Amino acid sequence: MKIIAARIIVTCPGRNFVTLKIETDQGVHGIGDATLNGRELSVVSYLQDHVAPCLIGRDPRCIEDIWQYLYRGAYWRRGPVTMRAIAAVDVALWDIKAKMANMPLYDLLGGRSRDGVLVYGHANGADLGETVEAVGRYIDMGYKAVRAQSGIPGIDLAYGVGRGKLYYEPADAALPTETVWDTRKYLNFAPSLFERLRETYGFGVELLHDVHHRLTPIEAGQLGKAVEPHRLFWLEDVTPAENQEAFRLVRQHTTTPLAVGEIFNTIWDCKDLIANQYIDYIRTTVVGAGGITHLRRIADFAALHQVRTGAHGATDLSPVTMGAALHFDTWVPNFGIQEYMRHAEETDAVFPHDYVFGDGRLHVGDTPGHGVDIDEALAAKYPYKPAYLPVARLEDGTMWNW
Ligand code: KDG
Ligand code: MG
Repeated sequence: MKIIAARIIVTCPGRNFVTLKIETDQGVHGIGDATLNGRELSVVSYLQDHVAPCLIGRDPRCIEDIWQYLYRGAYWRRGPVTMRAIAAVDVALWDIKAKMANMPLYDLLGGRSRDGVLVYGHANGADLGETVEAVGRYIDMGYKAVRAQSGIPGIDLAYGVGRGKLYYEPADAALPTETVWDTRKYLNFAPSLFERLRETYGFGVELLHDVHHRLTPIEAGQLGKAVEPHRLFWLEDVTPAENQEAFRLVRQHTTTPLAVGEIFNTIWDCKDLIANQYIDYIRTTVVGAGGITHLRRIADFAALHQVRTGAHGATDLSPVTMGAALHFDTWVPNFGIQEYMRHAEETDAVFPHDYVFGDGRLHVGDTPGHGVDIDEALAAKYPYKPAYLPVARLEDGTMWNW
């Protein structure tokens, strides 16, 4: 069996996506997601110019060997561009293998460990009252877990606050939008949001919150301690994690569970966080960390330390990643939760898929493979549109972490 073509499809049905389609001499094809929000075309070039030519003629069944060939063989290891390109190849090859085996991917990985995948939705509002109402709407839709992000008094354009949609789409402009951040205003406000949410909805719903890398470790410790009475499912990305040791300080000060990892590329980004049990949930996902092949190594290592999965699932992860992630989540023994930001209708039309939402969970279908395809004719109607993530500065103009 041989790979005869590897094509890259760029489309913007509501937002940009980069998709790799691998075709074989046996008529079976597989698809993988390679979208890197705001830097899409660098992955297109990496795949088109440097990976696709090396795939032609290879046996698509040799997933492990191809993974090692692309990782070790490139000499330049790791990084978001390289690892997203490897992820796209890897997910497409797992799709092909599962189709050849006539099995849904979760079956090939080891079989079903659960009936459905617990997901959390994104509730947000311009102020505390709107956010509380938005959480109520998610509960009414059947969600058992909801992430709450709110506009903050005195801060324009707070992270995570959308414009009246079911989801927040941050890559919003042809050049990065400048936002202004103030830690004091945020810390003065954030605990009151969760106090009000618990007063309104009680403790029967899981509440999550994303700090989006804005705090220092000691500030993160203060926030974690302040929200302890409200028993959050997790606080996410409380501080940047390039220095994994930074989380030791956070951990020493709070029992609020911690999640991190949506921007990690490999196990090396989280090895110490996991081994020292500084975190409770690891958020790497198939597209971010080299596909199924590498993510399962991270998950297995995490399981040894009682760290559970909580994969990133924002709208910039295409339905292809969502499909693959849900198969992974259906199998992985140390599953925690899956983020689920609904895609726009145009996106769902370009990527037909068989996963469905019901009773707070996503359920994969039994279609062989990962259950997601691409309608190329429809995709061609949505040309690429440059779109950047915002940046953040402090009030005095200092660049900060967005
Ligand atoms: O591309 C960046 C988004 O995926 C990110 O800002 C969303 O933090 C995010 C989340 O938790 O979904
Ligand atoms: Mg996040």
